[in-house]
Order: sequence, then structure tokens, then C-alpha cells
Amino acid sequence: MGKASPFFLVFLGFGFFIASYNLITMVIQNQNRDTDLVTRLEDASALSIKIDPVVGMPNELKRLQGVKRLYHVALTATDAPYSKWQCRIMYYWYKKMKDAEGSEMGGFTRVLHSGSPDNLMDEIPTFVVDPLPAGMDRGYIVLNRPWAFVQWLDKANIEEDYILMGEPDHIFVNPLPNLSRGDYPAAFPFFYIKPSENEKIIRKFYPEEKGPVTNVDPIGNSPVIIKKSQLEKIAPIWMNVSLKMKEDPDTDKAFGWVLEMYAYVVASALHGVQHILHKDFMIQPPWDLKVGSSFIIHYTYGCDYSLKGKLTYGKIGEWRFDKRSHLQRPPPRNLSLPPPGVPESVVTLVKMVNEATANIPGWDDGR
Ligand SMILES: *[C@@H]1O[C@H](CO)[C@@H](O)[C@H](O)[C@H]1NC(C)=O
Ligand SMILES: *[C@@H]1O[C@H](CO)[C@@H](O)[C@H](O)[C@H]1NC(C)=O
Ligand SMILES: CC(=O)N[C@H]1CO[C@H](CO)[C@@H](O)[C@@H]1O
Repeated sequence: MGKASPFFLVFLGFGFFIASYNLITMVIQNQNRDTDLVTRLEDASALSIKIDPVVGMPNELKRLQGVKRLYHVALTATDAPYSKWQCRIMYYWYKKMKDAEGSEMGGFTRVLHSGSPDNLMDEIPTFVVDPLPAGMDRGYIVLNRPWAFVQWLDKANIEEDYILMGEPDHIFVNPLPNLSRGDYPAAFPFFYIKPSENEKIIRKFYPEEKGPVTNVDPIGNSPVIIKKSQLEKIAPIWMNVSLKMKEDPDTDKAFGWVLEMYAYVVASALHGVQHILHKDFMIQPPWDLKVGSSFIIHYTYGCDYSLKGKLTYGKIGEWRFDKRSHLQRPPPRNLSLPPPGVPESVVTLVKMVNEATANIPGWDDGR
């Protein structure tokens, strides 16, 4: 790219400033209806921000300057076969997307919280950390996640200034830019995380003097792209809050398997951090039908269909892909593709799983 005139750069910089200013004002107050941009952003519903108009300019600026804001991809994992095969597929797609146009991916780490190395150390960059002391997770293994992040952030040498907290059942389907803006991390809004409807419980951990319950975002800790410096402060509180929530019977009962997601949002709110919500961050088949411009496929739900392509959710389908069918060993290579009529998101998912397993050496050798 040739030299841009200084005027153009200043113009772009100013535009970026205005755009960021509007966005930030909107996130904080959610009430400024002056401009087209803000209205459009708000149309995307309360805090669920569609930031396409904003993305345009920083990307332009970035291209002109050739600056990439790299983020480190981190996921927490165990040495169980179920965790391992998912990590291998995730890492395969990370490698494929990393250098694609538009990606701002930096390094990758599997934070292994089983306490000792396993047989994937040579295949996937891995950092071994300790599990919680026996019994502390009260049977809820996910509580190891915050503790794993605390140890990794404390001990590892991480080059990038940003972290993407991912999970083994994430597949990168498009090159993922750094979606955060300044001190606003980027996150995915989960419809089932509803802090406002759980005010009584949230208030046990997020007292009134800290601010309104609406400061607690309807998200989880993954996927999130956040400044490393912010996560370093939030992670220890996240860990403490999740342990306290687990110890409190009412909270444990109310939040169940999503407790550690609530712990993260309470911890970030306690720290004064709010997230930009990106609906496009990921899709979750079978509920989302198209990949479109999303970045991650999250295959946490079972995909069950009749041979006529009808969704039979909750009932084992004549055709199915469900990660839970493969608890003890990896899925075989070359899974059968779904019957005609099944949504594109599910077809893409199975094709991507097949591509990864076909190309990962020794897939079938029982790791
Ligand atoms: C977490 O809890 C422990 C034990 O109660 C305490 O010593 C520690 O200071 C707490 N850390 C943070 C960041 O709140
Ligand atoms: C995958 O399975 C299909 C049948 O389901 C078969 O036709 C095809 O040859 C297989 N491909 C590979 C690479 O094994
Ligand atoms: C592509 C992109 O927009 N990257 C962003 C990553 O994070 C920094 C810090 O906020 C932003 O300034 C970049 O624009």
C-alpha cells in the first residue's frame, strides 16, 4: 500500500475517535440517541451490540499501519480422552486460521489442569498447572478453570497483550480479529445468563454500593477477548467468587452448571469491567442455522435429525452428531454427513471435524 496523505490519516484517526467515543458512551450510558450509529447499535437490542460500522474504520487504520493487536488463544483442558480429541480439532483449526487475512491470532496454549503432562505435549503447545486441592471443586470440575487461568497468567511468559479464553469444543470457522476495544473486552451474549432475573443471588456477591445489577453482563467467560492486564486482576476474584458461590447452597442450586460463568461476570463487574457483546462471535448448532460471518462454531448441543432432515432435539436421531457420544474415545474419521435438509451450520461442523481428523497424524491410534 502506497503512502497515505497525513490528512487522510488524521481524518481516519478522527473518525475512529468519534466512532469509539460513541460506542463507549453507548456502552456506559446506553441512552444517547443522537446519531445514526448509536441508534443502529441500540437497535441490535439493549447491550447486544452489532459493531460492524465501528469495525470498518479501525480495520482501515490497521491496514494502513500494518499493526496487528494479537491475542493469545488459551483454553483449559484435562487429560481425559474426551477433552483431548476436542483440543486436537480446535488446535488444527487454529493453525489453519491463524495466518488467514483478518486474523489477529497470536500464540496458542492448552492450559492443562490435570497436574502432569500427557501425551499431547508434542502436538499442542501446553502449559501444565495444578488442579484444585482434592474435594474443593465439590464435584464441579469446571471450578478448575479460574484456578488454571490464575496459575497460567502468574507463571507463563505470554507475549501478547490480549487473551482469548476459548474452550475445547470451539472450532474457528472464520479468521477472528481482536474484537475488543480499548478497555472493553469482547464477549458472546448467552440467552440463559440473566443477572437481572437473579438479582437476589447476585447481590450476595455484588453488593449494592458497587452499582446496578445491569453492570453484570449476560455472558460467560468464553469466548472472551480481554486485555491480559485486566484478566490478571479479574482471574483471582473470579476464582474466589466461584468457590464462594459453590459453597452457598442457594447459589449453587440457582446457577447449577453455569455457576462459573456467573462467577466470571460478577468478578469482572466487581472490577468495573464491562464487555462489548458480539452476537456474531459464535454460533451454536443446531439452534443457529448458518455460519454467516460468525467466527466460532460451538458444538456443545447434540445435533439429532431424522433421515428427512428434521430436527429431533432431545430424541436420538437417525442421524446424529453429539460430542457426548464420544466420551471414552475420539470419534472415528470420516463421519457420515447429515442427510439433505439439515442446516448449513451442522453440515459445516461435521465437514470441519472430518477435515481435522483426516489430517491429524495418528488420529486413530488411541490417544
Ligand atoms: C481469595 O480468597 C482467599 C481466601 O479467602 C484470600 O486470601 C485472597 O486474598 C482472596 N483473593 C482475592 C483476589 O480476593
Ligand atoms: C468417507 O465415507 C464415505 C461414505 O460415507 C466414502 O464414500 C468415502 O470414500 C470416505 N472417504 C474417505 C477418505 O475415507
Ligand atoms: C481488529 C481490531 O479492531 N482490533 C482491536 C484490538 O484491540 C485494540 C485495543 O482496544 C483495538 O484498538 C483494536 O482496534
